[in-house]
Amino acid sequence: MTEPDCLFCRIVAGEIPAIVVRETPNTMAFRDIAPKAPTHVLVIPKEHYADVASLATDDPALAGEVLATVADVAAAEGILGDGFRVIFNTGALVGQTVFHAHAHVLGGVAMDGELT
Ligand code: D5M
Repeated sequence: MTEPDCLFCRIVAGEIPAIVVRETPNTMAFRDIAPKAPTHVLVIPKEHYADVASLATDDPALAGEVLATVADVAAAEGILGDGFRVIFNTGALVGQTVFHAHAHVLGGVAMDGELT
């Protein structure tokens, strides 16, 4: 299922350019357009789900594939050993702006344990 007006569905369709770093049959990883860390990659399911909660509820196997791609991206980016952060903003209240489920994979710099 795709949403014609969804930015990330349009990236999956090749209608909007992105720097794709990894692709599997059901997932895609591309660099964030406004990176917040030396490594800042977004990992998405190709199928449209508004957020990670609906993804995990409706297709837990696909949610697992997204996490497997997160780990593969971290390894490929060389941040698996030093550590990295994974964020799924879920809902406008906490800053979700693109309503297609996505994991932010952030690394390459020291971060403290504060979550905000
Ligand atoms: O994160 C949405 C993220 O999507 C935000 O960090 C910017 C990024 N973004 C927006 N447009 C693009 C394009 N065209 N390519 C790559 N990255 C993009 P959220 O968690 O919803 O706030």
